[in-house]
Order: sequence, then C-alpha cells, then structure tokens
Amino acid sequence: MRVVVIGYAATGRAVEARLAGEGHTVTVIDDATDGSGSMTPGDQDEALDAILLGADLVVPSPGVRPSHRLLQRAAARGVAVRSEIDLAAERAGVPMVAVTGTNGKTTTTELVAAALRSGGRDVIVGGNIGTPLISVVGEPGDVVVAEVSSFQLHFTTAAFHPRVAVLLNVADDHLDWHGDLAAYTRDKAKVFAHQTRADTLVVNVDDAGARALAGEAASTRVAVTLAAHDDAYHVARGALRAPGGAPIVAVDALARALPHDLTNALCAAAAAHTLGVDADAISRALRDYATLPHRVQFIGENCGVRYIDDSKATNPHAAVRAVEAFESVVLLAGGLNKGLDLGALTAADARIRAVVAFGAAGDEVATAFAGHKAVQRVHSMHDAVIAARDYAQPGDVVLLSPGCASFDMYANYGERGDDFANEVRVLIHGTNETSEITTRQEA
Ligand code: UMA
Repeated sequence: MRVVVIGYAATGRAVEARLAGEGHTVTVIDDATDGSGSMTPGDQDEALDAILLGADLVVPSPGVRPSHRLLQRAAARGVAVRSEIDLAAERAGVPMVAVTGTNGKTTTTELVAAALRSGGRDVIVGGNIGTPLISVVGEPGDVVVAEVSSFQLHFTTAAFHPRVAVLLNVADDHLDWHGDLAAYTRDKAKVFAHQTRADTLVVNVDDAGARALAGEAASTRVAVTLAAHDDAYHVARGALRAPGGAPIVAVDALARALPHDLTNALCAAAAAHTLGVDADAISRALRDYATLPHRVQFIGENCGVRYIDDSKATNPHAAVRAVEAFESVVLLAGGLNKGLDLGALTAADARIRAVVAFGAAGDEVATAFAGHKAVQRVHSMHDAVIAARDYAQPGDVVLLSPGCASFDMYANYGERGDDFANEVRVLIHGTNETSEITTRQEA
C-alpha cells in the first residue's frame, strides 16, 4: 500500500513507523517550514496530485483541518482518508474503551485504566492523552483504553468500533477546526457510530449535549447522573452507586469531589463495570486516584484567599464548571480564543466577584463582563495575579480558568499554569524559590 501522511510530529512519526514496519510505502509531508518532513510543494493542484499519484491512503495528523488542500484533492481523486486512531483500532486485536467529550477526557481515561488495572486487567493506554494509539496497540494486553478527540474521530471508518464508548459532554470547542457546533457534534458522535447493541455507550445524561447525541446510538446505553436516579450510575446517600443502588465508593473517600470529579468517576466506574470489574476493585482505583495538575489545582492561600490553577480549562464550558465549584470567585480569563463565544463565560456570573482579562482574547473577555462585573484588562500573568489579589476578599477563590488556549503567550497550558503558580508563590512568599509546590507537566 502507498500511504501519504500529513504532519510530522507525534502522530505522523508513529504512523510512519508502524506502516513502514508493516512493509507499506510511506511518504510524509509537513507544511511547517521547520518541520523535519519534506515540505508540501506549494498548493497547486498539479503538485498535490503528484503527491497523491499512486496513493491508496492519506492519513492526516489530528491538527490538520478537513479543509486542507491535500485532503480536498484526495477526496476529489477518490483516495481514502483515515485517521491514525482508525488505523490503530484495526490493529488493536483486543476490546477498546474509547473516551471522548469536550472536557474531562484525560482524567476519565486515566480513571478507566486504573479501574481496569485494579480489576487485574492488563491495560494499554493511548490516544489524545499523549501517546499515539497506533504506537501502543498490538502490545501485550487485554484491553485498550483510548482518549479520542473530535479531530481524531473525524476521519474514522467502520474499523473504529469500541466495545465501550464514553461520552462525557458536548459543548462549544475547537470551532476554528470544525467550522461550527453541528460539525463538531457530528464528529463526537463517531465515537459510537459503528457500535451495535452488543456494545455499550456510557453517557453523562446531566449534559444536555451528550444526552441528545446519545439518542442516536444503536448501542446499549448506560446512563450516568449526579441525581439520585436508581436506573443509572448515580450519587445517593453519600456514595457513588451502580444502577439498582449498590454502592461503589463513598464520596468522602475521593481525593476531590467537585461535581465534575463525581461525573468522571461514575463514567469510569460504568465502563469498568461493563467489562466485568467488580465494585471493590473500582472503589480502590477511585480512592487512590490523585488529580492531575492544572485542573482546579490548589496552589496556595494568602490573607484568606485561595489561589487555584485551572489552566487546562481552554474553553468556556470548562471554565464555567470550575467557577461553579466555588462560592465567590475572582476569575482570570483570556488567552487564544479557539473560535468560541466567550460570552458563555458569564453563565456562572452570580459566583463571580471580579474578572481579570488577559492575553489575545482579553478584550473579548472584558466585553463579555463589561457593565455588570468589575473587570481589569492586564497584559502579563504578574499583573493578573496582582489585580486579582486587589479584588479578592477573605473567603474568595482566585481562579485561573482561562476559557481559551494558551498559545498566544505560552507553549502549552502547563506552562501557563506554572507561570500562574510562580506568581502566586512570589505573592505569598516573596520568592518563587520554594519547592513546596511542585507541578507535574502532563504529557
Ligand atoms: N501540520 C501540517 N499541516 C497542517 C497542520 C499541521 O503539516 O495543516 C503539521 C505541523 O507542522 C506539525 C504536525 O502537523 O509538524 C503537528 O500535528 P498535530 O498538531 O496533529 O500534533 P501531534 O504531535 O501529532 O499530536 C496529536 C494531537 N494534537 C492535536 O490534536 C492538535 C495531540 O493532542 C495528541 O496527544 C497526539 O496527536 C497523540 O494522539 C494534543 C491536543 O491538543 C494534546 N489535542 C486537542 C485537545 O486535547 O484539546 C484535541
């Protein structure tokens, strides 16, 4: 088979290694001038057709948009286009759990893997979480747990057929890539599109978007809710419970129990239960789970004000969930808008004392709150933390939950969170030399 791979980073390299190892002829192109792959020679149709000459398959990296000229030409010439996770699914050889949703994917993927391991399964983990799925499938293991993004789902075929799919939530995100919410939603639905009644779709029915989408599924639906509904995985009488009411774990036993923590834990429990893991094993995994950095992470306290890093919140939906976890918040928001309506940040207005707006989308954030909240526009993380300190009253939370990507000022959300934590340390200790607070960068 002759394969053209677009993008020479984590995904492109992994696809090249796997397919070349299988004896296929692989050509990799990359549009970046500093990419190590060969350059796309202009965007003339003839040049693109030359790349596609004799090609049987095109594999775009997740960051490559569907509007990419080479993908358009491939479609015109009838050349198959498949994503890396689609090729990986075909090679998995063991059942797969696929986790998707706008927010909570990585945590839930880790929880599912932990619960399965606790139940004695040999688990292979990969996908959007950082390790391309195609580089790990086929390794010895009983089950694959994959975090899958909407980008990766877009170019999937019937080969992508998870035994258990988990749909956490669907809210505006990545509209700069997908075009509009309808297109984004259609791609999220591909997580269950090829499932049958013998497969399971775990769905968070508290999320209107996820609930509506799951209505289209042919698979057996397993509901998750924070309400005391006996027919779903639910929360009642201080415990996470299976349908019918059998307890899985006490809420008090969890490291953190914000509403979205409970939803993620219930979804993971439902997925592991479906694959035969018992409640005791699931309970051990959920109790032992330490939350990931930059996700509503406590950094320090000063003058009765708590400082929290939620830099991972790169869309308004995630930021609003974080604000809702506290009574009174000074919100630090802004960064690079991914084509989203930042007006959605005002959904939890009642809990917001003041807003500090920063980054490329700072003006959009300021406009969203103008007239009904105190807003200050700043141009550095240092100034953001100082402004937040000046607004905050004892009992408040200063929350970095930007609702935007970090790429206007940082390499990634981890760096942004670290910068915030450093500024908070300087505020509290007068220095950032302390080793009291350590953060782990997610892969
Ligand atoms: N490129 C082109 N042409 C384009 C676009 C990109 O040539 O039109 C090239 C770039 O020059 C670069 C390469 O493609 O050399 C980058 O490819 P990529 O952006 O797809 O990045 P990878 O390194 O392959 O990482 C991807 C995911 N990245 C994205 O979805 C943007 C990683 O998710 C994922 O961990 C990895 O595959 C393994 O599966 C990151 C992410 O931000 C963490 N995901 C989004 C999110 O979580 O919100 C969806």
